[in-house]
Amino acid sequence: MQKVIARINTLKKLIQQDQLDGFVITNNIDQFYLLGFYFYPGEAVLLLHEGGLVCFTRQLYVEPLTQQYPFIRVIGQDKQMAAAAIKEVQDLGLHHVGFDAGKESYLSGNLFKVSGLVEAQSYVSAQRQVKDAEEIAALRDSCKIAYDTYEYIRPLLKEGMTELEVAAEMEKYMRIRGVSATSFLTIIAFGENTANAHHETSDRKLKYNEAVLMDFGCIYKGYCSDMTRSWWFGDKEPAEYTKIWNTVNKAWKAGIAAEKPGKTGQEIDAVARGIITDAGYGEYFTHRLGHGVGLEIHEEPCNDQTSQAVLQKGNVLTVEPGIYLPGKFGVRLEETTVITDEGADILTRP
Ligand SMILES: [Mn+2]
Repeated sequence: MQKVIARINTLKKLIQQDQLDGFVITNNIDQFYLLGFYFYPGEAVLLLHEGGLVCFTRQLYVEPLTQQYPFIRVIGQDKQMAAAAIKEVQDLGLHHVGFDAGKESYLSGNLFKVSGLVEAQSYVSAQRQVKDAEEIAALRDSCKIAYDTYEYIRPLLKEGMTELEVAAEMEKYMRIRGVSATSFLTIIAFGENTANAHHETSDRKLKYNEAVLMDFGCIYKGYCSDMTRSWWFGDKEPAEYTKIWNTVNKAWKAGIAAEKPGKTGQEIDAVARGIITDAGYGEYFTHRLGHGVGLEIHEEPCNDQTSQAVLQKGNVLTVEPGIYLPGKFGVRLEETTVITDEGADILTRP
């Protein structure tokens, strides 16, 4: 409960700095971050104001929420929660209430706007960028399960298995370990499918002597993991595959070695991309180097070609360079990392 109160107080300070006397939170992941209570999307609207926190939510949550959070005013409201929050703003006499302009739909944002609320920043997203010790521990656990899944599945691969069968085996293993879901749709690619950076896992069967790529992760205690491994399945690895694998291997290592507080995501991307470009494969690295990871699989800050965000201790980001040779094969190697005082730790390795 200390943590809930601390996060709410931090948010209160952030909105006060911008002269707001209130703020509505409708995004369910932001709500989970603040309260540790999981609403499905559209099930609650929170109104934070100087005098407290009001939660408009489905009737069925009123009892458990009131029990768990005695300091929140919980109001049962099965429909039109946003309208109820607007009415509360008026009843409380608040004048500068903000809404997260980056997260509302056109309709809900417009409703807030015509009702006198003002477009504001994604304060909770900003808070979520710096993970505390408990969050890092959860991310570490989530990444450990992902890594163990890789160790589990790799020796089980055999000719004739389909990409979907491999994905199903991995997902079953993770689920039994206590994960609530995968972080995203598990990508398993064989042969020429590895050249497609966002391949859709299919009924393609594995043959001896071809490339394998797996990109996957899970959600554990609310936190996502993300890792990618690529290797040659067989005993006749083509020289070109070895060459691109070694280049990508060098790139991720250099990217992670460059990560530290004070650097921008753009600088990290440039370090890893430089290695791939120097090896002559720049045009085959077709995506950003990495993205933030937390309660969602894609968050800020990112390691990409335009990111000016300055890395700070507690940011969690992926480093995932790749080289994709159309019609042949591709290699991507990915780790989830956490920024420390002096550098970065890898979470997706033992
Ligand atoms: Mn990723």
